[in-house]
Amino acid sequence: MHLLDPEHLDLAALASAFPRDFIWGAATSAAQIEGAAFTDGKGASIWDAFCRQPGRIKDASDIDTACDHYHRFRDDIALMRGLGLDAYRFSFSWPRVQPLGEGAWNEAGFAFYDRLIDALLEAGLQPHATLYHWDLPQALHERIGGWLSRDIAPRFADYAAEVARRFGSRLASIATHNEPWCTATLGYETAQFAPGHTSRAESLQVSHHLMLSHGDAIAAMRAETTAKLGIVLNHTPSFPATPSEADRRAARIDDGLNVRWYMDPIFRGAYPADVIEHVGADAPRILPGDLARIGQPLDFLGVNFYTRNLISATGQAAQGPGRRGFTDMGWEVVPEVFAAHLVRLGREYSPPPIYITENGMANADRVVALPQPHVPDAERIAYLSGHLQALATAMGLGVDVRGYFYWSLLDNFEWNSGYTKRFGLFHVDYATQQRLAKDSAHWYHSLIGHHRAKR
Ligand code: IFM
Repeated sequence: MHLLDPEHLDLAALASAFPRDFIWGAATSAAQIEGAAFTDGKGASIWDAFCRQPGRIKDASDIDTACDHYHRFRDDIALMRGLGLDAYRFSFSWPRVQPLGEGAWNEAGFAFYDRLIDALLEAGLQPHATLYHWDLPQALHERIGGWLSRDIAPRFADYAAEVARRFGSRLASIATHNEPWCTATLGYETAQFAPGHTSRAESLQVSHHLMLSHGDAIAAMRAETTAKLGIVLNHTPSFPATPSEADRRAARIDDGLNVRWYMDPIFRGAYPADVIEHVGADAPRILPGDLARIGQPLDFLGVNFYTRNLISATGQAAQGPGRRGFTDMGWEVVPEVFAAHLVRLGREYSPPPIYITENGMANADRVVALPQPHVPDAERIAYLSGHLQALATAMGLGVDVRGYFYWSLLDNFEWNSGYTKRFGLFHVDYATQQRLAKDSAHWYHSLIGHHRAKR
């Protein structure tokens, strides 16, 4: 695949590679931007608690204020409008609307999302919602063991049904989970994310409960709404660091744990047998009927793509051939893998229509004061342009993709990295909460403008 660098790229030509009804968006999540962590009756989430544990977050920060989006959402919607976005992807905070994760609803919490959705619609933006972007009610974690308990599935389904009942007619789509691999693996195996456990067996059991809760939530929401329903998976496909048989086998398993572990039960009705065999006694307990509950028909698949894994059987840091740029997260920039992966998904799973629900990069951005304050982020423009060219290529090969959401609208709380990583199209000065469009925001705006001109 030959990619043009942004300076030689004809933006009008790139825009014209996307169909007329393709939607352009940006994404965020509740815990990362809202702040107002204990305002208007919101309950604590596992991230509110995790941030208070010493050593968990790189800059020892918390999400009490974050980007203060709870109070500034109208200004942030004005930024989206200024960009020319068609759509905005956000998440509901479960503990904001149901502080204990079961039982009573918090009307003041629902009122916030009511205002947000109305304001988005008034601004001509399609609202795309996610139910779970990692902020589990702490009370549910403490009372039943959170995702470790099978009993969480009906509770999650109740929450999903309530959201669908109240908001379904105004939402363009509802996704159950964002990146269940992260919830399970980073939260329960590597301890990088809340709640900070270190057990592979727990992580795999949690992944199964996440899948069960997904299926139950889809079924419960179908009874309440005609909104498009789906799930958002993070795909980091794995490749062998060398052509050796051992590396190839290790990469296949890694890919199995990351990609196939979630795709297969949803779209093929079974967990991948080679991975089950590989994890041995750590395999989750699966009851008869579980896979039928999980495999509900979906209206869309959300794919979050950032990078690839290079895997070596010896477990040493892989040094693959042709390594080029890396982002500020240390993630390799591989747009051609993005194209190839989308083609693979189409071939292996025949999924429903796809949305790219996240794609973006962290960059060491800084504000340059003169001639007027601006943020020169040529690296992000190159990342965006490379991935959009790759997306156009995949779509040209027949992959049905309906929209693209850049991650993220704003710089925000990057989980265990705190506020040290900047993914936004808008720079946020956390001391003043001032937002400033980066050069990439201007680039994205002009791409969208070219696309709109042909509609
Ligand atoms: O910030 C996260 C987001 O919450 C989920 N997907 C990946 C992003 C970058 O790490």
